Amino acid sequence: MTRQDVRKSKRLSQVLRHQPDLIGISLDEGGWTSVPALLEAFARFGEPLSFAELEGIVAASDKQRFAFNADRSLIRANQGHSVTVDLGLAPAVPPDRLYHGTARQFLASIERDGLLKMSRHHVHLHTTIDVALAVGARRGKPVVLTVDAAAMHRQGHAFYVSENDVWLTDTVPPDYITVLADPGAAGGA
Ligand code: HQG
Repeated sequence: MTRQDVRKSKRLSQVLRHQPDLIGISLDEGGWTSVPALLEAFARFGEPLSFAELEGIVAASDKQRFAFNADRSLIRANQGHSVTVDLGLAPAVPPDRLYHGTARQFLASIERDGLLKMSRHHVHLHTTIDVALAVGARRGKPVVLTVDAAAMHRQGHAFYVSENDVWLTDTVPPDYITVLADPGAAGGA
């Protein structure tokens, strides 16, 4: 992606997850918005975006942040919303172990209170250590936490999986969390 595409992709995340009213669009309850209306809104707000560019951004997004419906008349973010949306995800059985990337400065609080969803709808968990490491590095010195998803699921915690393979749950109590000693050495398991 060019630098300009990255900027447009970030803008897209912002309006499809957090602030649709910033460019005067609205999301339906599933988080979908009309593609023509979205393109018009971008143009109106001085950031023209063509359909081809939008398709390129959706296809190139490293984490598949966005999805079109079948005829590409609608688009939504796959996860990460702070506005109220119901993604319609069905509960799913998680892998035995999932990973959460955070930063060292949050560790004491997480060990005390568990993982909380903060401003998002869910706690986000990943299937690989590598992805968790990258997520944690956004906020400081990264720390990877292993979550005993099998035990959580046995004990009745619901899990959902987004289209881009991010596992979502309400909260992870401290008992299910262990700090991964040396994530860099794990070989990207
Ligand atoms: C931390 C990005 C203190 C949590 C990423 C995280 C991901 C606590 C921060 C996706 C805490 C919230 C989500 C507690 C949790 N005390 N800190 N009790 N519980 N935290 O951004 O998981 O690029 O809402 O560890 O790649 O970092 O947007 O969540 O550091 O997939 O597509 O509070 O967002 O994807 O931060 O990131 P976030 P996240 P996109």
